[in-house]
Amino acid sequence: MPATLNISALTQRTGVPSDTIRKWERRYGVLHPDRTPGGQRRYSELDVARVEWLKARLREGFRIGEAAVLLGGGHTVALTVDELRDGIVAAAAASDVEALRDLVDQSIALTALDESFLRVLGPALATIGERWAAGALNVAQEHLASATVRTALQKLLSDQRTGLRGTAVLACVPGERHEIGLLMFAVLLRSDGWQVAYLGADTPYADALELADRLGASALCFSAASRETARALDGELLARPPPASLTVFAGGSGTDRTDLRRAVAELRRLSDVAQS
Ligand code: B12
Repeated sequence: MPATLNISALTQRTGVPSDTIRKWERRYGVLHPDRTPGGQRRYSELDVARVEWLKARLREGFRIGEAAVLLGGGHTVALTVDELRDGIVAAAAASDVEALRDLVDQSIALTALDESFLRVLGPALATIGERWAAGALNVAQEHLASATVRTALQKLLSDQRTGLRGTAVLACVPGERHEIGLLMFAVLLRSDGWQVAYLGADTPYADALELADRLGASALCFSAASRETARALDGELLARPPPASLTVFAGGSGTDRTDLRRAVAELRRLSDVAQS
């Protein structure tokens, strides 16, 4: 992007006084203007978008230092949920590690968790999967995007500790490696007051059942991304039925249960009944 705006033009476009712009630049490194041969600053449209983005965060109550960290140093600025989603897909296509991380973090920090999962991260991954299947993205780009999302979700999961509603054990059915939907479910359950034991990919049913028993869990939830892996669980459940004290179900695109919010509400009702 050509840098043609001087500092007063940037002030005029954004309404932010030039002293403030210089301070943000110096202290937080949020703008990197070009210099004319005479040493005068020249800003680009990207700088305008970055200042607008920072202003929006300050209106939401962020401090400038926090907002600057969240903005990161990428070459794109996403102002809406749609721009965040498209930005993540574009960053994967450009193999832009830093932009991917910044946009995923921004999506989680700036929107409600379920909104971020259902309107940004999930749809972005689905589009990335379609582009991979069509040969437009390679495996490394798809892995980069899914690993970035997975890392951000795992961080969220390790942040909160509660257990008011009881313990839920979460695992992928045997053979299943798609775990991001389950991680989202884990984060939402945690923020709804559950203690979550997250086991992740490809877990034998009998082992998950044994752990649930040991932890005194009241729910054991599996994820299955395909009909085949979901069917394997049905067989196991028939062969080894869970105790009546344990609610067991499977969700994910290989099953009829894909709605995360509804499943959280379902478990909440169960715990309310158990505690009443
Ligand atoms: C990332 C990814 C991977 C990663 C997974 C990394 C990880 N650690 O999770 C890796 C690289 C391992 C992978 C492997 C494979 N993948 Co893949 N993968 C994807 C991709 C791009 C994104 C999946 C994802 O995370 N989506 C986002 C989440 C949020 O969506 P979701 O899983 O549908 O979950 C939602 C709901 O179902 C629900 N949910 C999920 N689990 C649960 C559980 C409960 C209890 C509840 C209530 C709800 C719930 O919550 C979510 C919110 O909406 C998809 C593309 C796509 N369309 O999804 C392909 C995709 C799923 N993969 C596909 C394929 C073919 C494969 C492989 C067979 C490829 C191969 N040849 O090796 C292997 C299979 C591995 C295995 N044994 O499981 C196909 C599946 C085709 C089909 N219909 O079966 C897809 C659709 C790509 C495509 N367009 O072809 N993959």
